[in-house]
Amino acid sequence: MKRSRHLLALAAAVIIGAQVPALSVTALAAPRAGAAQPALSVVPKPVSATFGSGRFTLTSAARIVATGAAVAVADDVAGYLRPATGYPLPVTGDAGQAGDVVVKIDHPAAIGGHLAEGYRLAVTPSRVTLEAATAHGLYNGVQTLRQLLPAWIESQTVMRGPWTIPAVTITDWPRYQYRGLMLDVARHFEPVSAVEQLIGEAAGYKINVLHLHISDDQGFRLAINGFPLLTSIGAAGAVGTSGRQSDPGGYWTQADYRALVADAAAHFMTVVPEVDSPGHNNAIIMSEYADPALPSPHSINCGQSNPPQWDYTEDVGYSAMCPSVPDTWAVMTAIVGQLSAITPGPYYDLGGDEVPATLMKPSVYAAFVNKESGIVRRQGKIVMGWADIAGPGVHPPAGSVAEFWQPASGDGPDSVTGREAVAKGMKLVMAPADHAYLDQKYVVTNTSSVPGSLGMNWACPTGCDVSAAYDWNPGSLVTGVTDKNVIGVEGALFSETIASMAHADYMIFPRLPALAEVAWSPSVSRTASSPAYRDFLRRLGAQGARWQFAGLNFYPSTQVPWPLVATGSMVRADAAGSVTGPVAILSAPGFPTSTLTMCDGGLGIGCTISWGDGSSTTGDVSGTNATDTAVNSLYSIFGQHTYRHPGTYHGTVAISVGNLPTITATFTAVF
Ligand code: TNX
Repeated sequence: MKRSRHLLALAAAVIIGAQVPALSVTALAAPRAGAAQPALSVVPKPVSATFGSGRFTLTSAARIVATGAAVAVADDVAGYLRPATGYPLPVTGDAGQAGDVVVKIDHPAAIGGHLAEGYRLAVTPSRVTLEAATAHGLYNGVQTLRQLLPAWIESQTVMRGPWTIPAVTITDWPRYQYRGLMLDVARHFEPVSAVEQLIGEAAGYKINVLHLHISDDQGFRLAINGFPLLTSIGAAGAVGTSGRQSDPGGYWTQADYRALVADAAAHFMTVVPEVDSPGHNNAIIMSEYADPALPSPHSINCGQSNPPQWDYTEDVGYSAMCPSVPDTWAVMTAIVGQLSAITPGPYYDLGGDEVPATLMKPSVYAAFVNKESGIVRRQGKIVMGWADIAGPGVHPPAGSVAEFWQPASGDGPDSVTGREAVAKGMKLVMAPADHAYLDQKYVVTNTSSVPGSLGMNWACPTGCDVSAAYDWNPGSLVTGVTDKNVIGVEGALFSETIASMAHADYMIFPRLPALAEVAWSPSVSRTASSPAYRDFLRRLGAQGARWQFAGLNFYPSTQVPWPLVATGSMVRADAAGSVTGPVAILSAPGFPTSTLTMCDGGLGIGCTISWGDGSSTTGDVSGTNATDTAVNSLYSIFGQHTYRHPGTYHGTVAISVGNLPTITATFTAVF
């Protein structure tokens, strides 16, 4: 599913393509004979890309050719390309012909042993051929293909091409099998439809795991048969934001959850459900403490206050369920059993983080986790938990997975859970908070923070911008934890400060693509001065316009050289030859309209409209500036002109801002 929240209303305008503008000085030149190869702007960076000569052009006659297991992915390709192109793009089992996009299950030798998710994408002037051993591999290739097209392919309204792709052969596969995004719906609730939008956006960066933090102190979000209080009481509220004591809560029915899992599966994403325990579960305790269906409900509470009380703040570490009472296990067995039954993926995450020893002795904590692990195993699931579950006395079943979250590296004190997990034969998912926590503020200084109203900074005292998400190596961060132990990487959005999906998107993008690259692309030095970082920022910058055309909110980080991207419109003159309206749409993340106001040509700023009949004027710009939680909108460049003679005119809009290279968009005016 896609959003189109920020797309400017464009009346009846049909949009005509312009040059993809400069992404960086090296990538600026439009491809021409003898010129440097175009630089690809694909994130995560593919394993290898070899350029050919010429370009493929997608036309209205193109078909998507596929048979068998490739057909579903071919449908995805068509689904992505139809809205902006307006082309029919039928999916057919016929033999491919010139101009087609061919999607087929095959075993491309070039991907070596990486059969599960690898793919090969060959673009020649005559066709596009995508091959992979699995549908998942094909799907990964589709995400790459999308990023080879101009940014406005992400638009949900018809835009005019040409839709061209440079001739290139890409061979690609992931470094890690687990590339996750965690969403905390316990502290802030969202309906399934909102989460589905996020699934689509994350899948575009080859994220293949959606970890759902379904329960925490402030909310329990899934209906459990036989325990109606878990939702009637447990889902009533959420962490209070904007001065409220409590935000609205909510929960998913099991049918909702199944729909979510199915949508994730359609995006080749595995859902990992987490019900945090034995701590972080005040919502369960509040719900069940007076459950008349339990013999001795008060017995479940081992938290700080007795009776338990709601705390809709950001506090942690005050709740715990008692381990050795039957009522606790009546509740937990129902939750684990029912949730496992509706989760097709292999993992069940029991949480296990942050239970203070003052609340629960380590041996008692270990007994709880060991007992719950047995229940999870009997459901046929792999035990997963925060790396706290690797601690003394816990005996994780073989194959269990620990998620390392501490902002620690080397052999510093907080890194010990990593080595404990390795010592117990566990696999690790790396989510060190100072690199992978998407709830951390981007920038924190003595005088201000970004975003002002969202996020925490306990793991990132000076902020964690794109560079922090990008510059780390999961296989060498923690002493004793190597690539032999690591199955992947996860970006985690805890949502105590989040009040909407737009907030979530602002915190997730552009950091998730950085984490996706760490998880997918081969290891390389990613320091601030590395060539890899510079190249990454260029490729990341190109995503900004894609997100704007898709209507996705994001933080226009000042670390990223967001390029100007513009595409022209089709405008119709009235009977008197007069044209009024947008002649181009401009993506300029981070640039306020004040920089562009009136496009008056002063201060090195200009937007000059050449009307195609020899006359030119200065355009105006309209749009919405950024707030501290929303990127600025796409901008419309508009002008007024009267043509003297009927005809079709090809005009241009030249836009320059500051010291960025001038870009030109072509529009067509018909009188
Ligand atoms: C720590 S990391 C937590 C969460 C909070 C988060 C806020 C971890 C396993 N627990 O309960 O939401 O910090 O950043």
